[in-house]
Amino acid sequence: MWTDGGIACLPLDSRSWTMGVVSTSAMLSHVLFLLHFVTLTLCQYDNCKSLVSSDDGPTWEFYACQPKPMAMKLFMQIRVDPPGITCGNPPERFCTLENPYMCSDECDASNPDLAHPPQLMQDRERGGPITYWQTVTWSRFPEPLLANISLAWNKSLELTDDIQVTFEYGRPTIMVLEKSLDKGRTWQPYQFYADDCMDAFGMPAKRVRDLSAANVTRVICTEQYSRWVGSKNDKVVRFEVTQRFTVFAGPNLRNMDGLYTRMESMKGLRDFFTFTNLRLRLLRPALGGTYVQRENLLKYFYAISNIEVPARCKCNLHADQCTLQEGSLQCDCEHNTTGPDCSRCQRGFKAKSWKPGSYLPSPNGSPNTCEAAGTLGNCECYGHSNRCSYIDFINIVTCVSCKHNTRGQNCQYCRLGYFRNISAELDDENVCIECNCNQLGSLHARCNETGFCQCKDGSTGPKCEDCQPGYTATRQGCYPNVCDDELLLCQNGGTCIQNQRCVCLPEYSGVLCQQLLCEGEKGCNGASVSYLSLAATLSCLLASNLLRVVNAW
Ligand SMILES: *[C@@H]1O[C@H](CO)[C@@H](O)[C@H](O)[C@H]1NC(C)=O
Ligand SMILES: *[C@@H]1O[C@H](CO)[C@@H](O)[C@H](O)[C@H]1NC(C)=O
Ligand SMILES: *[C@@H]1O[C@H](CO)[C@@H](O)[C@H](O)[C@H]1NC(C)=O
Ligand SMILES: *[C@@H]1O[C@H](CO)[C@@H](O)[C@H](O)[C@H]1NC(C)=O
Ligand SMILES: *[C@@H]1O[C@H](CO)[C@@H](O)[C@H](O)[C@H]1NC(C)=O
Ligand SMILES: *[C@@H]1O[C@H](CO)[C@@H](O)[C@H](O)[C@H]1NC(C)=O
Ligand SMILES: [Ca+2]
Repeated sequence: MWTDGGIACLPLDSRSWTMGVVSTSAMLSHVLFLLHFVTLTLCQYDNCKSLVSSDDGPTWEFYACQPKPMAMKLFMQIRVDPPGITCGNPPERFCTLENPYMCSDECDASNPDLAHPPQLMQDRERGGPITYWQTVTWSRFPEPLLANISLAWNKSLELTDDIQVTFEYGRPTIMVLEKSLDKGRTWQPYQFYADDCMDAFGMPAKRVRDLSAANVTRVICTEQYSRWVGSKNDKVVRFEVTQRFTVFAGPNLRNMDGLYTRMESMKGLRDFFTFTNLRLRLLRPALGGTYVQRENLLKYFYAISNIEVPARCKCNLHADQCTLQEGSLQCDCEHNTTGPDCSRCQRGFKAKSWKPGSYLPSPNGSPNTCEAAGTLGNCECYGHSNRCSYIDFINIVTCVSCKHNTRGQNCQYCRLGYFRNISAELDDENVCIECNCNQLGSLHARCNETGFCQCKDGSTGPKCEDCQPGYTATRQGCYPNVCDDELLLCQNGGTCIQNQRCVCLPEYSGVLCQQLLCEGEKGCNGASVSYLSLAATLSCLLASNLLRVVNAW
């Protein structure tokens, strides 16, 4: 769709940028605007490297780079829910809001001329008849007519222009656009659309043009695309990307450097335009500007002819091409990076830890290439350090400030208190796992290669978090039981408290209350408290078989 060199970056097929049916003049101005936009913005960062001459002959120079925008509708997987929402099975008659009494149109899934399957939202019409997906009619009113359209790419993408959804017979009065950044595991709202935002979502109505630099990534509800204007007058619902760009790039996106600078410095700005999946939740169809008319429900349904998603592959500024491989888009990574999004360094190029390329400094940015192990004085740090240092007196080069809990000359070992995850590569950020040894139960913070800690007497478990049988957990660790319910019973009516001491009846003493208070003897006489101090207990101790227990104290 795009060419390189000369008048670079002009779209050959400008139709991919225009959607729905627009008048010739509107289309022309749209195309002119886009050409302007395209020449200004899209030639930047479109090459990862070029051959330049130097004193030593031609050498490569490397730049931050990104793939060109594409019509991502051509690569998306569409799914519509609930099952049976697509019209035509069984065949059904319908009419339109503008022709409500001519209910002679028919949707029939078994007849190719009368079928309206989901793929008609992404086909190239090439000036032929408009083709569209259509739902069943709202014959179940007042049950809501709900439909979800999920769009999946299995690839991180970055929006470069407005998402445009074209509704053939009127735009929904309530809908939500949602996105996922993690291939559909979690979702977040992207924009709310309603003819009455307060009523539908409890949100004040906003317009993107009211947003400023401080709140451009705010999720808003807009009424701009949901009010009835006649189904022919305006068919498109937009998610405004260009207008958000102009907040930083100025009118007509004349100052793209302003935008790119913000992309680097403003937290969350790049992520705001990034997604792997989109979902349209259609919550109420077009009503023709009035209330639902129960006597004619055949004119209420959804019909979408096109979903335009202009975006580029997210390649972290490490690729200028993105191609279909085994059914999914993937970046053709340069700068010795790899992965679908070029988000890792290639094997053997991990002297420094991976970084995305940067738009700055203008105009070529910084490639932040991955360095071959060996280029920094033969020092491989497995991506855990960006710095090496030469230690003069022992004549070695060593990595400095190893991250990710690693240590060693090449950051090849785990720090004290961590152990190696054997299923992870040495360059994995999570290669070192915390030992997590129980402070009370273990001798030290170290653990063996499988994460087992070394336990003090009486403790057990992988992290020494439990007490062995015959021991009881106290605030100081595991202590041998003084008394229990089986072998070390408190005697003469004494009660065992937490296995650590017997509380004796007034006339008894001893560790197990085994001893009648020794009458007349000094030290025992006045002991009428429920238990005795350790010293008193010891002075009265006779039973030699209890010495074992006492020693343990
Ligand atoms: C649409 O998706 C949302 C979120 O998963 C779900 O709660 C809702 O039931 C779906 N609606 C339909 C009609 O399938
Ligand atoms: C964004 O900020 C501007 C002023 O900085 C304010 O007028 C506008 O209402 C805010 N928009 C939203 C959606 O909060
Ligand atoms: C990547 O590695 C190759 C050697 O395999 C080298 O020729 C090339 O210059 C490197 N590219 C970058 C951007 O460092
Ligand atoms: C998604 O892409 C990854 C590689 O990027 C691939 O391994 C995987 O099979 C793809 N999944 C689907 C469902 O296409
Ligand atoms: C060990 O590494 C593998 C591979 O990276 C990872 O899937 C696993 O979760 C890691 N295990 C732990 C306990 O972190
Ligand atoms: C680590 O310690 C546990 C428990 O003592 C033992 O079973 C295991 O074999 C040890 N693993 C290694 C690799 O030494
Ligand atoms: Ca179509």
